[in-house]
Amino acid sequence: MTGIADFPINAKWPASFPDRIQLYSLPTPNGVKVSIMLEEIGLPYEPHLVSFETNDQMSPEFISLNPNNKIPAIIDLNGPGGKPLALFESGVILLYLAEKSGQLLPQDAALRYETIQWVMFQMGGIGPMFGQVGFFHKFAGKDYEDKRPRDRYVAESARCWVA
Ligand SMILES: N[C@@H](CCC(=O)N[C@@H](CS)C(=O)NCC(=O)O)C(=O)O
Repeated sequence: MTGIADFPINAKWPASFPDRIQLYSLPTPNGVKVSIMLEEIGLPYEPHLVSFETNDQMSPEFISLNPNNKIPAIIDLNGPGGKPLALFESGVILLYLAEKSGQLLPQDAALRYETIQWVMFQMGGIGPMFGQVGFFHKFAGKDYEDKRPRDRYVAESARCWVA
């Protein structure tokens, strides 16, 4: 892969500014993390809307970038060594952008690992637990008779808040 045209996702979401980081996303809790990061560090990017209403995340073009069919995902044509890099999973995208821009990730090893520790906590704790509360409280799961799954995720989310 050398140019944006080599990426099948470009057929559905063509890049107007391929020299910018290409962001494929939607303003959901995981999506906005990367948008906020890009705004914070000031790297130029081109956003592409992946609509859940039309199940864009299930399209072959999107799956070519993320086989797990979830936003956000990025392509940076000017990745490490000047080569294109495609990434999915918000946590690793945040780390990549922090390293690339030299911002928000300390050089000091102990502080760097402390920062990454909170990224991991967000990815493994906050994100999935709060997401499950949303499902069981607001979406399809709210009609389930058995409230034990909801209560379990509410309790775990409350515990995460304390941390
Ligand atoms: N661990 C992933 C989770 C991504 C995720 O769950 N994305 C949701 C939106 S917040 C999604 O794309 N859902 C679409 C689907 O499941 O079909 C990350 O942090 O990037």
